[in-house]
Amino acid sequence: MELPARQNGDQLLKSGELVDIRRRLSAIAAKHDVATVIACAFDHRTRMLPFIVADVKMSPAGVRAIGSALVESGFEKTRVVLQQWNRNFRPSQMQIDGRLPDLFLASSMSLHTAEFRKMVQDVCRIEPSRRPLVIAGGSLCIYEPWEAFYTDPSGKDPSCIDLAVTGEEYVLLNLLEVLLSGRAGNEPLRQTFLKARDSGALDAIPGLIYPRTDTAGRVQELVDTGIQRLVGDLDELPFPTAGYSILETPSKAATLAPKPLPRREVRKFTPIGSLIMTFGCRFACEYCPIPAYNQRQLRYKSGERVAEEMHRIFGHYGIRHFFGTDDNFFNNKQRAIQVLETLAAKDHAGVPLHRRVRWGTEVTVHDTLQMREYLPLAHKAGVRALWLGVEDMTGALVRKGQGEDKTAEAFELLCENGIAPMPMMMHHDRQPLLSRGNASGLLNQVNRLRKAGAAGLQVLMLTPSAGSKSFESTFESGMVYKSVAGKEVQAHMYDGNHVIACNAKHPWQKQFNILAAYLFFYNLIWLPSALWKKRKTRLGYKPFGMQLLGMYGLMHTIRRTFGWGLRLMFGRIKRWEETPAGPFPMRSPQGGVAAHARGKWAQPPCEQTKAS
Ligand code: B12
Ligand code: SF4
Repeated sequence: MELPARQNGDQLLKSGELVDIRRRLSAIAAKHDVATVIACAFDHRTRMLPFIVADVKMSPAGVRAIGSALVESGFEKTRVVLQQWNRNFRPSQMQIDGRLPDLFLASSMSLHTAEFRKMVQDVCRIEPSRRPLVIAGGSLCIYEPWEAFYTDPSGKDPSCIDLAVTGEEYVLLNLLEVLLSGRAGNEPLRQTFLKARDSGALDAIPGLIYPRTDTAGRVQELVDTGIQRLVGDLDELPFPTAGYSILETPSKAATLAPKPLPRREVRKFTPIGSLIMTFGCRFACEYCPIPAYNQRQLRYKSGERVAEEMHRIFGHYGIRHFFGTDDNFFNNKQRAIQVLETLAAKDHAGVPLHRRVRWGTEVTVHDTLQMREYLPLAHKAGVRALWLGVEDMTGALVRKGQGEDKTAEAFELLCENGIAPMPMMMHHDRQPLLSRGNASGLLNQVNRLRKAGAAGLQVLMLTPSAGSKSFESTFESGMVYKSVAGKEVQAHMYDGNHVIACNAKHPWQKQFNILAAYLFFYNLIWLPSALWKKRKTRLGYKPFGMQLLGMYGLMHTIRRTFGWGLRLMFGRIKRWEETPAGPFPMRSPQGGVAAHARGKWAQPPCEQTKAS
């Protein structure tokens, strides 16, 4: 089931509101000495192809965005800790400015839930009267918020977050405005929160979920204040520069360093900077939750603003490589051209900006072909690589204007313009490894893409994605595995690298097909050929570099998934018969259906009692 949208005309915040709230909060912040630690959960078992470098060398935009929003609202005592770099971090031992923070914010994607829960268990070791207010956010909370409210599936350990944010930075700022306006003196912020929750003051802030607990602190039900309003004009977002200035220095310590990562070292640890440029996509692939999350809105930053962000981040931190966090950058041709034209015309200290910075982002084959005459402009604007959702070239899985010839044409055009095409493929039950007389086979397609100029490769198994149209039907059809050979399918395995949803007779073949595709693409045969290609194409050393990286990543992929392949081959597979919906009843503040609930909880509370 997809996330619902707010009513037509009410999906977006009032123009200027995200800027105004920061101004209002800055006035309040001066009276409250609030210290915050924001932690990003990361499960190191997910480190393999195709994300082996981007996962740790690109500090995630989400926690930096939240950090920037706090700093720009006057809360300067804020630190961002990445488990990617600080895997021993223990929130129970954190201190900022010599004291426990008032706020502990934890961000997680669904596949990092195990590490997220360990952090929550640890912060709950701090006795309740001293404990910071614990708030969770990120895509885990957006799509499956109930998962953030328990740390122990047996229910014995009641450790739990105080609140989940199911939206973006505005929701958090709105919450802080309400809390700080009602805070009595310097009382602990968690105390203020409990009072606000019990008085109903949080119910008018869309985008929150809070628990009702029993006297032992065990969650009884979750109250969902509804779907957030989105910021429409992304130029209103805080500048991302501040987020880089509050990053915790990478270390093996459980505690925090007295000072954040020095400015001169930022680039060493995060040589790639992720940058928000657009949000949303006009396609409607049934396995993708993105259009619904964005309430079918396309949201943009202006070219001027994107250029200014690159200029500042390069100027402050020396970061030269950027990755747009777009869902589909070329989706609105006019806006894309506007950004490209602006970037192509800008300079940094007298040198054209495109000579200083390079960037890449995600697009589709269809939209790339629509932009064919602007690809030279894209190159001039600094674009050097584009990740294209090819999925299955024949369109057997989804048709979004890719097709075999069209894909090859788009790839060739990109290469001619010095932009490396990076195909993102999706392997699925109906796709053979090899085919004769047609292009349906996975290796046939990889070979075609390689010949058309693909510099890198991404092959993921089609995996159910929470918040997508097909999510529930995939579970209900019995396709999704609960356990294989006695090993439970855990959150970190929903990564597209593990075959965990499959109706094929021999699912192990699918697991090994993925390895075969990577082996076919990244190997010692193509390595010298990639070097040779440097003379013939405008892609420089990129294909060669990608080969080296791919071979390194492949070793990790084999190490992490080969055993799973064997389990699939010899073990018994147990499957889900219904969609997991979490252990807690959910409702709206008025007692109606909760906007984020799933399965049996996605109905009015009176019906839920009958169902359970
Ligand atoms: C860039 C990106 C990546 C990069 C990440 C690199 C990096 N280190 O940053 C790469 C390419 C490596 C990547 C890999 C994967 N990704 Co990815 N990726 C994205 C993408 C396109 C942008 C993420 C981003 O930076 N967004 C911009 C920031 C600002 O948004 P945000 O993170 O959501 O944060 C906002 C809110 O969530 C909230 N927030 C976040 N944290 C917190 C915390 C608190 C306390 C609060 C209050 C609020 C809050 O405020 C933020 C500001 O608005 C998103 C889709 C999207 N458009 O968001 C998918 C997405 C995050 N990826 C996703 C997935 C599934 C994956 C993969 C598993 C691959 C796959 N099968 O698709 C791998 C996992 C790799 C790994 N080991 O972690 C899913 C996650 C779904 C889920 N339920 O968790 C997303 C949402 C796409 C989707 N809908 O399917 N990804
Ligand atoms: S084109 Fe990409 S972002 Fe758009 S709906 Fe399909 S999978 Fe999602």
